[in-house]
Amino acid sequence: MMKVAIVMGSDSDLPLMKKAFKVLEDFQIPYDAHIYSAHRTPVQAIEFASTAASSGYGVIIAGAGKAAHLAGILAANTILPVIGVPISASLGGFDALLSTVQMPTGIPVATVAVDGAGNAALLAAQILALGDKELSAKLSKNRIAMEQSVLKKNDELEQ
Ligand code: RP5
Repeated sequence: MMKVAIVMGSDSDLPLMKKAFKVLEDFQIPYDAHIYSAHRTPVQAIEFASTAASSGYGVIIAGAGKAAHLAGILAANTILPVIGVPISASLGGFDALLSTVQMPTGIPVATVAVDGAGNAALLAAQILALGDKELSAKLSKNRIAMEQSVLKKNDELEQ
């Protein structure tokens, strides 16, 4: 199976990005994590993105806060799908949301909700599942479990 790369702009993003680690571990998807900043280590960020496909990655998740240019600079240097996680380091994350989502024509970043690291991992799993029937079955099973959990709560409330 192809790996997922989780890249974050600062070690201060790590507690939030660990939500993605957990989801990928639950689905037994191989991943590794890196700290590269679009501003503090731009050369290394670009080098990482440029070699990501040949290094065996299938999807990149990029989390950053404030002027969150990380997902964009990675997307500009690879044709792998890049999922951006805007992080609420300031202004409730609205700054990072706009910096991540408002990409120019031709260089898309699939942006999840502010602090949505768990959903970013689920989306990465869904992308990899396009070529992996076993993973696809696990995701379908997870959806059914979610449905059952909500219906159980509904039953309890209605009683
Ligand atoms: C961004 O600025 C990082 O992604 C982080 O969310 C935010 C603050 O970084 P630190 O000042 O905590 O390193 O580059």
